[in-house]
Amino acid sequence: MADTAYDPNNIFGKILRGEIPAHKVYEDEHTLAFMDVMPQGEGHTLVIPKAPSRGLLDAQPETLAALMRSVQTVARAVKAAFDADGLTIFQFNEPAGGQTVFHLHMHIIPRREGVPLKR
Ligand code: DGP
Repeated sequence: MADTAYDPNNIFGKILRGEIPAHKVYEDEHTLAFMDVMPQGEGHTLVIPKAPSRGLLDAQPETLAALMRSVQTVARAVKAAFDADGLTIFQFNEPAGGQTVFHLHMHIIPRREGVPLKR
């Protein structure tokens, strides 16, 4: 379907190419992590693959493996850095699923007991 093709001009593609700035917190050969500009909580971090995947459904298995390894690495660091009690980790697919940026990304939000997300 044409509307589910990967478009390299999405905002995270531009961050990967260095065309727009981001507060980067982790990078390796296959992934990049940076702070979310519209945080739903203190420490809200995004982890993306460098491979051009629109969402979970079109991603290659090796892309998902590298992404989840980095999610675990970043989640451990974020939990420690923000002295969190827990973490909320999630991912959206397509507009109907809540996706607004069409480059695969995982949200990581440190959580404190009794503190709700912002939206
Ligand atoms: P979603 O596609 O709904 O999973 O969320 C996209 C997230 O990306 C949302 O939490 C806000 C964030 N975001 C949007 N534009 C930018 C940007 O230019 N820079 C950064 N760092 N985050 C962005």
